[in-house]
Amino acid sequence: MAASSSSFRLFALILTWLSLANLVVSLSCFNQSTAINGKPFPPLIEATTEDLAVGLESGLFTSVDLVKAYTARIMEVNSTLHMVTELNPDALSIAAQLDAQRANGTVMGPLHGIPILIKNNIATADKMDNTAGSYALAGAKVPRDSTMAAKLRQAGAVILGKTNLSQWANYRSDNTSNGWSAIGGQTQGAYYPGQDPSGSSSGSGVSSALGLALAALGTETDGSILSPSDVNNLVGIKPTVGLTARDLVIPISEHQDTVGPMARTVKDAAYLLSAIAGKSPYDNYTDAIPFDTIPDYVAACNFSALRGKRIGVPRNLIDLSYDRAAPIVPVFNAALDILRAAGAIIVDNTNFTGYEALNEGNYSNIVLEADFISDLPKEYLSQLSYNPNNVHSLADVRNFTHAFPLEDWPERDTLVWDGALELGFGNTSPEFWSNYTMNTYLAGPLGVTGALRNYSLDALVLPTEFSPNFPALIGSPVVTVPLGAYPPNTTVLVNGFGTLNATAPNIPFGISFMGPHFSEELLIGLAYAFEQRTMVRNSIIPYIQPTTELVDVVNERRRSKKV
Ligand SMILES: *[C@@H]1O[C@H](CO)[C@@H](O)[C@H](O)[C@H]1NC(C)=O
Ligand SMILES: *[C@@H]1O[C@H](CO)[C@@H](O)[C@H](O)[C@H]1NC(C)=O
Ligand SMILES: *[C@@H]1O[C@H](CO)[C@@H](O)[C@H](O)[C@H]1NC(C)=O
Ligand SMILES: *[C@@H]1O[C@H](CO)[C@@H](O)[C@H](O)[C@H]1NC(C)=O
Ligand SMILES: *[C@@H]1O[C@H](CO)[C@@H](O)[C@H](O)[C@H]1NC(C)=O
Ligand SMILES: *[C@@H]1O[C@H](CO)[C@@H](O)[C@H](O)[C@H]1NC(C)=O
Ligand SMILES: *[C@@H]1O[C@H](CO)[C@@H](O)[C@H](O)[C@H]1NC(C)=O
Ligand SMILES: *[C@@H]1O[C@H](CO)[C@@H](O)[C@H](O)[C@H]1NC(C)=O
Ligand SMILES: *[C@@H]1O[C@H](CO)[C@@H](O)[C@H](O)[C@H]1NC(C)=O
Ligand SMILES: *[C@@H]1O[C@H](CO)[C@@H](O)[C@H](O)[C@H]1NC(C)=O
Ligand SMILES: *[C@@H]1O[C@H](CO)[C@@H](O)[C@H](O)[C@H]1NC(C)=O
Ligand SMILES: CC(=O)N[C@H]1CO[C@H](CO)[C@@H](O)[C@@H]1O
Repeated sequence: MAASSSSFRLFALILTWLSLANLVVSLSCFNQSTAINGKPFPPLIEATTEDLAVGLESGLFTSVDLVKAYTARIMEVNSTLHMVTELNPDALSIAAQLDAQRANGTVMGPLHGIPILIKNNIATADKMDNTAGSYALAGAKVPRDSTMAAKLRQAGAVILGKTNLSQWANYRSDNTSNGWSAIGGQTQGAYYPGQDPSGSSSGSGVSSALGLALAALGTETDGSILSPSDVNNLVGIKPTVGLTARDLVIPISEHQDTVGPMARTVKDAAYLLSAIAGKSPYDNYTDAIPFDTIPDYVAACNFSALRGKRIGVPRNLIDLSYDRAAPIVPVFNAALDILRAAGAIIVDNTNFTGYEALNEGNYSNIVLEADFISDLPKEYLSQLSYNPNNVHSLADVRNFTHAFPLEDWPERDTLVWDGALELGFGNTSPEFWSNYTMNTYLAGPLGVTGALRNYSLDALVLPTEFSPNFPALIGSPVVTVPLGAYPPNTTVLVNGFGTLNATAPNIPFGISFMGPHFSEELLIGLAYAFEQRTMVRNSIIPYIQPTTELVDVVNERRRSKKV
């Protein structure tokens, strides 16, 4: 509490500074058609936490205006992109209450009154469903908010709705498409028609990219925050497993699951991480947090953060035979020069020696299968206060899926579950532990932690295309930042399922910063210093965008008041 009040004072100072700065730069900053009486409104596709906080504090717009504007934007593009499955029917009344509190002098923090979307596997004890996109969980109820939802509310955020995802966070079938769920339909990306949005936090990625909320929460087991952030032109923070609590988040693996922000800027992601990080009595992995006070992730956004840092490149993970790699590698190599110019010492070829053994072994699959068999019933299904389809185990969920036509089986199979059920053991058996030990040895001492130590590095960088797997297996953090986009002459290639454009011109890609467990403060600094020198995001333009802006909502309110 002490820490949040001191960081709030800092925030208030920043606000004062921003208000002054705004007066000076407003004329050049925003399109004048988006102003009322000369006061500029931030365009919602680029509005930051600080822009919105300034506007709310000055009375230029309200939280109710923000909810209305974002809702209208969602409705404009949802029938094409299917990125939001459900809006919070209470969002307007929650926003009105937060506006009243602000008018009364109570501001809970920098996110007070600001709409955030969350992935449809993070439970809220309200009118919204939490289904992982499956009809097996439609109508199911939880006894309380997940820690993630509770922390967002404590920070004053408005939970605006739930985002579509690859069903079951992409843990059902290898023969399906990213961003598809039975309940949410097929999410598509906004940077090319029919774009594969990647996954599994597909809807969170597309929504955040288009300014359909300030930002969104995603979840990751192996790539599910990083990869959709990569192709949707976003900053994604995949926190250390245990920094953010996972209770009442539909699990895959207690050893790998984590919840993190997907935002348009590093600083917005840092604001959101500050709101959700911390110990929870409901998730004992958070007991591993090594600090008494969570670091100030916003203050970590320092332009000079790269100076003097030793950064390694595990070059052997960049698989040049992979057709998607070719356009990325030269842009990545040029980024290394930007890091050098910012004062970093680049150490190339800090290879991960466990790479081949990890690829050849099946340890990673066995760990996930055994975790899922154990964790789905224990951490989620048994916690439900209402379970309308009586699903208590993976076998029940599988049977439901086979029997319910909208689940699109057998067109989309359940082979991932079939494998888990055939395994015959959960995550307390000796076979589990021997696989887990091999997995974490190859990805840790022969991977991330080994390279950091052997080459005396502060951090590692890779194209985000290749970054998720090693950190996923040991639960270490990664931050991705926009790096570039596929060039205009890119040949359009469809996804494995044959329904989406997986590679195409203008599809974005990112660069990842990786470090030791609980090094988010460091990684955020490095990512910010890179972002501020490059500002790549602004140069990549979606082919489809909603047009409703705050000014429209505020004008409408002023007109209706006059009547
Ligand atoms: C301002 O926005 C309007 C409406 O979107 C657009 O038609 C106009 O070209 C913009 N003007 C500038 C200077 O960007
Ligand atoms: C999004 O689109 C789908 C499919 O058209 C629709 O069923 C759903 O209700 C929409 N979501 C919202 C929040 O309107
Ligand atoms: C405003 O503050 C007063 C005094 O602290 C309190 O009694 C009242 O309930 C508050 N109203 C709102 C809408 O927060
Ligand atoms: C994929 O791109 C091709 C070529 O631009 C286009 O014709 C096709 O409609 C796109 N696919 C989808 C699903 O939109
Ligand atoms: C951690 O919590 C889980 C329930 O989520 C429980 O099964 C487990 O025993 C706990 N572990 C420790 C070390 O307390
Ligand atoms: C920013 O980073 C530089 C280089 O590490 C450091 O000297 C400076 O004190 C930092 N600034 C703040 C405000 O922390
Ligand atoms: C690291 O990997 C790269 C790419 O596979 C290779 O060219 C290089 O020789 C390797 N370096 C070391 C020191 O193993
Ligand atoms: C699943 O369905 C099969 C075949 O209909 C049946 O034999 C089995 O008992 C069912 N399992 C569960 C857990 O309901
Ligand atoms: C994957 O699904 C597609 C579409 O249903 C189907 O045509 C194809 O045969 C499937 N492939 C495999 C390997 O099952
Ligand atoms: C991994 O699990 C398999 C069972 O699928 C078992 O045979 C093997 O001994 C376990 N341990 C290792 C290190 O492979
Ligand atoms: C696209 O253009 C670049 C630069 O001109 C060239 O190196 C590359 O081979 C071209 N790619 C394709 C697929 O034509
Ligand atoms: C609840 C919901 O949004 N359902 C829709 C999801 O998307 C599919 C396919 O577009 C629609 O058929 C559903 O009605």
